[in-house]
This record gives sequence, C-alpha cells and structure tokens, in this order.
Amino acid sequence: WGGFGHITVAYVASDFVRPETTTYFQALLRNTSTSYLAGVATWADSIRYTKWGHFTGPFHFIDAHDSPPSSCNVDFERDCKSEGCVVTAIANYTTQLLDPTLPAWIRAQAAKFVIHFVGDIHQPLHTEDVAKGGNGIHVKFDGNELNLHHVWDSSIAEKLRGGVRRAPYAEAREWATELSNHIRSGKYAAYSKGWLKGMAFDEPNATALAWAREGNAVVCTHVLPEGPEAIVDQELGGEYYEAAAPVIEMAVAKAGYRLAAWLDLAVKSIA
Ligand code: DCM
Ligand code: DCM
Ligand code: ZN
Repeated sequence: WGGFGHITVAYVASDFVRPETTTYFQALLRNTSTSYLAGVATWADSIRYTKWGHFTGPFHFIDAHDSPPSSCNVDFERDCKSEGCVVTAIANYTTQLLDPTLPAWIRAQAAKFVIHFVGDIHQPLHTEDVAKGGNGIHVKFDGNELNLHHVWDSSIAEKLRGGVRRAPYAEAREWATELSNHIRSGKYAAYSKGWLKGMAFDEPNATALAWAREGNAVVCTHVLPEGPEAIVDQELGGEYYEAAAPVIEMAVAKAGYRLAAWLDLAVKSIA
C-alpha cells in the first residue's frame, strides 16, 4: 500500500487492540499518543531504498509464480525467495519483537516492520509475481499514466476517499473510524470473526501464508480478471475501479483487524 493505506491499517488496529497491548506498544515505540501505531506504519518503506535497508526490499511481498486469471495460488517453497519474503518477515520480526535478549531499539524496529508487513501482505499485488507485482504493467487511471501496482497501492483508495490526500494522517483516521464502525456493527460485522479464523501465534508462517493466499485469490478475480495482456494501456478509473474499490476497502479493514489480533497475541504470549 501507499502511505495512506498503511496509516489507515494502523489506525484500525489501534481501535481494536486490548488496553494492555496499547500500553506495551506505546512504551516500546516511545509514543503515548493515539497515533503510536499509525506514526510508524510507513517507516519500512522509508528505509528500504537506503544502503543499510536494502536487504528488507523482498520482505514487502511474496512473488506467487501462478498464472492469473486461470490459476491463482501461493506455494511457500516455490514463491518465498531464499533471502526471505513477506511471510517469513512477519514471522521473524514477530519473534524479534518479543525477544527479551535484544535491545529495546531493535525490538521497536521489529514492531515497525510487523505493523507495515501485515498491511502489505493484504495488498493483492504484493502476493503476485506477474510483471513484478504489476509494476511493469502500464495503465491509465482517470487519464493519468500509471502502473498497475501503483493503482492498487494508492490510486483506488485515494479516489474512494475523495482525491489526493492533503492531510494523510487526519484523513486516514477518518477512513479508519468508518472501517472500524463497519467491523463492529456495519457491513463487515458478519465477517470479522471469520477474519481471525486459523490465526495461530505458534505458527506464524502458516498464519501469514493463509493471509497471502486470500489476497492472491483476488488477483484472479479483480486485479487481472482477463489476464495481464488484456489490461495493458486500459483506463481503469471506471468499471474496473467500481469493482476494485470495495475489495480494497475490505482488505484494509481486514489487515487492521488482523494486525490488532496479532499484536494482542504477541503481548499475551509474554504476559
Ligand atoms: N513490489 C511487489 N512485488 C515485486 C516487486 C515490488 O509487490 N515483485 C512492490 C514493492 C513496492 C512497489 O512494488 O511497494 C515498488 O517496488 P520497487 O520500488 O521495488 O519497484
Ligand atoms: N514452512 C514451510 N511451508 C509452509 C509453512 C511453513 O516450509 N507452508 C516452514 C517455514 C518456517 C517453518 O516451516 O521456517 C516453521 O513454520 P511455522 O511458523 O508455520 O511453524
Ligand atoms: Zn511495503
């Protein structure tokens, strides 16, 4: 996701974590404001192009070598690179975050990675190999020349929320409040329990792999419903947008709700 999506995921998570979890992460992240998660949600993107952060690049995605739209699937052995992927990154940084032998600044850094990667694993094109997750597919969106990855990362969410973000934190907070209300008592209330099904804190790889497979399935149904060639140079601001926007909205809500549950489990595991 772009910054707006990541910040929204983090605000949704902060709406659902237990008070003990809030206290724990406010202390670790040295931020007692209500934006303690949102404030670090984009940090992982800010360091990935630096020299020292270069090794974290592959941690933002898993390149499923499947064949959309006829066949979508994620195979851990086939698709997670030897240097790592978003599935192993969530597992490894969750372990680091809880390791009492590590200094607090390393554990805080690990927390920032977990907060970011649980967001990314829910972006369908972060679980697809085709054209580097759609980065190599040229499209148009409301007349702008973009690539498909950017459209799914940012353009669709921005259009849904009324255009380019002027005050991303305030606007993400507003979107998150609407999504959290939908999770509690609105259009997602019937699904939200199911979103936590299969989550096992003692099996982080299996848990994250299941999340990756859900997003990857959307590649076949909503991202490339007629295959990669059919979408090249197409205008996606119309019917394509209408079908994709509800999927993205639900993915952001789901990511935030799952992040809250994951952080709760982390804190419970050391209580
Ligand atoms: N990306 C992806 N899958 C890939 C390569 C990149 O999901 N195989 C994502 C990571 C970034 C965005 O696409 O969010 C741009 O990546 P880069 O700057 O590495 O091209
Ligand atoms: N693992 C795997 N294939 C899977 C799930 C996990 O090869 N479908 C591997 C990667 C992890 C190890 O098993 O290093 C432990 O996984 P877990 O965290 O799910 O126990
Ligand atoms: Zn990312």
